Amino acid sequence: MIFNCGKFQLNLNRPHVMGIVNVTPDSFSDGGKFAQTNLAVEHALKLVEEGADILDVGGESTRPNAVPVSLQEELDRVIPVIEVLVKQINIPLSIDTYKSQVMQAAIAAGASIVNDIRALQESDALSIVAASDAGVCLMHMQGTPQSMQINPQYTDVVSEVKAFLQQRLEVCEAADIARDRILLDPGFGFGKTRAHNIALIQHLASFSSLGQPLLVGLSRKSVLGQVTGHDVDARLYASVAASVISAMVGAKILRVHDVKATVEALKVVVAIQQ
Ligand code: YH5
Repeated sequence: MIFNCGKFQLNLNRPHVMGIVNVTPDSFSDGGKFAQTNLAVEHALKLVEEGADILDVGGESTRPNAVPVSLQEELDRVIPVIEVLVKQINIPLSIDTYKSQVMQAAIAAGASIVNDIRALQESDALSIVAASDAGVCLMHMQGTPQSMQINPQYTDVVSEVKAFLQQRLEVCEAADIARDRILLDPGFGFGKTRAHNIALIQHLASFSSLGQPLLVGLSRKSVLGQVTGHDVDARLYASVAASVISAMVGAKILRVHDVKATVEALKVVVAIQQ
């Protein structure tokens, strides 16, 4: 399975690791914009050394109840980081945003993938990606980051998430975004209860019927806290387990905070899948 994104062509015959690079003041102490950029770049380079295949740069927290940031603030956070990283590394950079102006600026700065929790539903997002050669990750979310965890409801979470992704895939195809540029993601934690997330993991293998590579983001998420009883800073083992389980049932890209541990665990998966 080949994934085309910008100048990169990823062979997804083995699971790939997408390392998370947050450029937000709550993850990087507030010593001004220059310091924030440097800390994010430093962290990104560490993830590359640890074996990341892709880096996902995000400037707005989309955790439940997170405060939205302005367009200008998001641009000021992520664009300098992308500009520095494209010159220093040779793996695809992904921009984690739903704002079309951020997508456009990030692609211009050298980002190869648009990772969109809104699946290109915001105005202009579809045409901006279509006019580029970037890859895209279409994710499912019920509601908005501000409201999504209040009372998530589904009749059948698996078929509803699948139908949404199928529909967004068709919209992308109609807009001339080739299938080999598209990743799909069930969106763990985005408008889902513990039971919804567990059901999606149980049926993850069935998402392969959509015919696209699957990206899974479970790293440190609440469902792992609910299962283990641990706070977000003590979810490493559960996160690694989640990546291993996901890869075993067909996930091609694992979006994670803990790259070194995940890369090593996935070597065992690869050895078994041979
Ligand atoms: C994702 O799944 N997630 S941002 C809450 C946490 C820990 C982590 C309570 N962007 C995804 O990582 N993009 C995010 O602890 C994403 N798939 C894709 N494609 C949320 C996040 C997180 C939230």
